[in-house]
Amino acid sequence: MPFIHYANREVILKVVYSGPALSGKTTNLEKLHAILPNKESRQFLIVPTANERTLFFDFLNVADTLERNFKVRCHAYTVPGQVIYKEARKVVLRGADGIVMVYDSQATAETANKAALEELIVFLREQGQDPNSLPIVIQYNKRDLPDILPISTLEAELNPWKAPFIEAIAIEGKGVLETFDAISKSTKESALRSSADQKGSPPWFRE
Ligand SMILES: Nc1nc2c(ncn2[C@@H]2O[C@H](COP(=O)(O)OP(=O)(O)OP(=O)(O)O)[C@@H](O)[C@H]2O)c(=O)[nH]1
Ligand SMILES: [Mg+2]
Repeated sequence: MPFIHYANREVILKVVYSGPALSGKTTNLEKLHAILPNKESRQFLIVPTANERTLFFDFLNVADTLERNFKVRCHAYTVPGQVIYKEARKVVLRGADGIVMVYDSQATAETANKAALEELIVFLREQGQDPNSLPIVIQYNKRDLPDILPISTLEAELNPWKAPFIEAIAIEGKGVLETFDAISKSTKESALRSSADQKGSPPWFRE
C-alpha cells in the first residue's frame, strides 16, 4: 500500500529496481537523475563504496504529478545484486508498490538472471504479495553488448508474468526513462485502484 502523508498532501509510492548483480540497476537511477527535468525537489542518495557496488540500496526521490490536490511522489530504490546480500534485498523489497526487474541480456548472465527471478518469486510469496496484481516492469539491459540473448529467449525464461518489457542500454540512458515512466504509471494506477476498493477512500482519491 502506498504511504499517504496527509500533512504534506503527498502520496508516496515505493518502486524497487531489483535484479542480479551488475545488471545495471544503479546505472538506471544515476541516468534517471540526470535525465529527469529539474522540476521539483529531487534527492539522490548513493552510498559510495570503493568498487561502486551497491551494499544496501541506492535511492532516488522524484516529485511527480498532482493528483486531486495530492502530490504523487515516487521513491525509487535499488537492491544490492550480489548473492551474499540476500537479506538486504528482502528488506528493501518489503512493501514495494512496484518492481522493475533489470536483467543483464548477456548469455553469460543467464544463470544469475534465473536465480534472481526465482529469489524474487520466493520473496513475494513469503510477503504474501501476488505478482499477478503487483505492478512489474521488465528491463532487458545491456543490449549494446555482442553476446546477448534474443528477446524471445529472455521473455520465455525471465518473464513468467508476461509483464511489459523494455530493451535498454542504461549506460547510454536508452530505455531508462521509458522504464521509469512505465513502472510509475502502472504503480500509480494500481494504488488508485486499491484505494478505490477501500471503504472511505482517502481524500487523494475522492473527486
Ligand atoms: N555495456 C553496458 N554496460 C552497462 C550497461 N548498464 C550498466 N553497465 C555497466 O555494468 C556495470 C554494473 O552496473 P551497475 O549499475 O553498478 O549494476 P548494479 O545492478 O547496480 O550492480 P550491484 O549494485 O552490484 O547489484 C557498470 O560497469 C556499468 O557501467 C549497459 O547498458 N551496457
Ligand atoms: Mg548497484
